[in-house]
Amino acid sequence: MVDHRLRISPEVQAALADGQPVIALESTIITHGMPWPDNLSTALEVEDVVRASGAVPATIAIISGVPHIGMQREQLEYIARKGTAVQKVSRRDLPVVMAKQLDGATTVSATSALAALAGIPVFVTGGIGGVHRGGEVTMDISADLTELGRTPIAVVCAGAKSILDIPRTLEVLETWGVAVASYGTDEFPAFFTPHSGCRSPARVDSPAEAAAMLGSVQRLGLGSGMLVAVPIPADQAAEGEEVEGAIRTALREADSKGIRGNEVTPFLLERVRELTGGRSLEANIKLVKNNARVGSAIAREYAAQLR
Ligand code: PSU
Ligand code: MN
Repeated sequence: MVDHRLRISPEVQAALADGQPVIALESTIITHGMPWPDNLSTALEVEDVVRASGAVPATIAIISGVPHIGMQREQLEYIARKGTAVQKVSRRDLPVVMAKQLDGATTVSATSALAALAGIPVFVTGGIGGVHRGGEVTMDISADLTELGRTPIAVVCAGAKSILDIPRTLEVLETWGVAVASYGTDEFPAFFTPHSGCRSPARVDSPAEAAAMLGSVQRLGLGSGMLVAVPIPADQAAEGEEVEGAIRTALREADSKGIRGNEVTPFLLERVRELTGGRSLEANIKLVKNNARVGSAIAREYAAQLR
């Protein structure tokens, strides 16, 4: 039984018991997605945005083998400082870090699994993992995709970065039965840009519409989840386009250096940040906050539906 080992913070516990909206947040974005000290300030600011939007933040990470749902400031600072020295934890790694009593930063897959166990139906992040380019040969397909296929949760993100093969990512999401809706657009967004060239499988135009979809996901009891893809705000998208060149360079470097496995995504994120002189980081921070606002509105609507 994993359940009794979850440490749910008093604030999150009270909100869940009272039917208040709660937003799950991941921790790999803190340790492997952004450098110190921007990672800590962003984590705290995103929690503030969630609170200002009328929901309770529940950042999820593993401290000394114990999954924490809702973290204290000191705990956030601890993992943010440790950065990539904290183990990146996808579903596969959960039993390992728990049994060995290690610290772990949860990816979208592990965060979704833990959030669902805690009874949190909405999760906000920046971007999800997907099928890597060349994935048809390497079979490097993020556990985020299969997790969404078997966990009844709504993940709110800005789509998938073009470090990935976006058409194949959408194919795998379909295979796993994941409902994918883009927010206010017919095109699936590609993180730094609203444009992936891929038509979105579905579209929602309001938090209420997304919440209705989440209601169907939960009531049907299929056990699978959904993805709400929110395009990057227009005033950020221009600098988003210049990131594409950096992505191409980073992909070539990853290939020639033979970077493999769960090191691929952190390597690409870090190189793109360096190559854009930090501009990708700035866009990244703004887009996560925007997702936090949209996700909180969806969680509020969903909580209201249940009342
Ligand atoms: N994409 C981003 N930022 C991130 C990640 C992905 O734009 O921080 C992180 C998330 O934690 C995601 C993980 O779940 O990387 C996916 O890693 P992999 O490709 O190894 O499955
Ligand atoms: Mn991978």
